[in-house]
Amino acid sequence: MTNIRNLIFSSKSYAILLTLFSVATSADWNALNMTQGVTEISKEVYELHMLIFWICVVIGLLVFGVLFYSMYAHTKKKNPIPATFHESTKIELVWTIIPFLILIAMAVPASKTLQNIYDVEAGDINIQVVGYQWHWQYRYLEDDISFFSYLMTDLDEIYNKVPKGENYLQEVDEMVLVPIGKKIRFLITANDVIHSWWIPAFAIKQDAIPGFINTAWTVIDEPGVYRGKCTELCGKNHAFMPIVVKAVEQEEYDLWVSEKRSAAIALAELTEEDWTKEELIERGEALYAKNCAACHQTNGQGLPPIFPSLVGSDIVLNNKDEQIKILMEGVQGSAMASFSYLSEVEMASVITYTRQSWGNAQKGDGEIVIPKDIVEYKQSKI
Ligand code: HEC
Ligand SMILES: [Cu+2]
Repeated sequence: MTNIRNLIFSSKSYAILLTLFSVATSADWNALNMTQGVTEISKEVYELHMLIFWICVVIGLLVFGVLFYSMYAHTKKKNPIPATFHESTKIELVWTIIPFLILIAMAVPASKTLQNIYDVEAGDINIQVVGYQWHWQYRYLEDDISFFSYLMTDLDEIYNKVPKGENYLQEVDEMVLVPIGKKIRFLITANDVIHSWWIPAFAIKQDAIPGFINTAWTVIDEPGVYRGKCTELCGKNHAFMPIVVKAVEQEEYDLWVSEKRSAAIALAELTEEDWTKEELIERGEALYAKNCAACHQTNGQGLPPIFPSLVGSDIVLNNKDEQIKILMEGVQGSAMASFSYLSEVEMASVITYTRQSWGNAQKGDGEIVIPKDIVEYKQSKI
């Protein structure tokens, strides 16, 4: 006992306490705290978090205060004969009712904020967000804009061959553009497994579930670039599907929309065009190298039995419809994924390339696939 006393009251322990105190006061507490974000909701969530944090601090101090006081005031030395009382209905009522009231007091502001978050009314701009393994797709429902957003970080940075950039693993090839001061509603879903769309600055964290549509909304006051990521473990590249939203002035947004739309129209015109075999093959070669060669090899012979050869394959030789279907839908339970995100022109080119290369044209029906065939296939699915 005296040993412990000596320790508690020794000058050494005061030195330790003093050090702890100075570390505590100099630490950058804000860096450890939840961030406030940039929207009304995110600030509300922050206030709520602080309120409940301080309630917990007070409760903690009270409970541990009583605990330590009792340990000190009722040592065996001071109280050799312990009290033997049992149960006290009064005290039990008090320690049930008080926490109950505290919980109600916390639930009132929390429910108000939740209600606000779960507003599902349409926004000024409605964007469908679709999670894929492992990237996001965005569809602007009013403006008919649709694009995929992929991680842009260089592989060399990931493998430590070059220094990591400022936005390491938080940069994408196409940002989600939105105007400031407008209500943006996100309709969040997924195409394969469960993902979750999370942007801390907006206090949005919403599961993306195949077959369900969850909603979230925000109004952003300040222009800026806001970053987030998928926050539901969704497979091996879960860490590589970041989210980047850029909030801009209305004029800049309008300009972007019109550029995106004219690009879409240009693509539609390309689709309508009459394509020659040579043009398709030329486009298809590069697409094949980028999208297919990893498995089916540059010479088309694949690595059987895992990756089938496309040379002399019955489907590639004579069954154009089946080949379109495989490319559009993928093959369930195999490494052959759907390539439906390719444009109609790209899809037709890569299929034609495989049908015309490596002597396939001579052995099979030699037919080509044109963009209109892909459009027809898509329409037959609606
Ligand atoms: C990740 C590996 C992978 C990639 C990339 C890939 N495939 Fe495949 N592909 C497969 C596998 C595995 C099969 C066999 C599927 C099955 O039937 O089980 C297959 C089957 C096919 C078939 C059917 C062949 C047959 O005779 O059954 C065609 C056609 C095909 N792929 C074309 C393509 C094209 C075109 C691309 C590029 C746009 C591509 N694949 C990209 C793995 C891949
Ligand atoms: Cu994911």
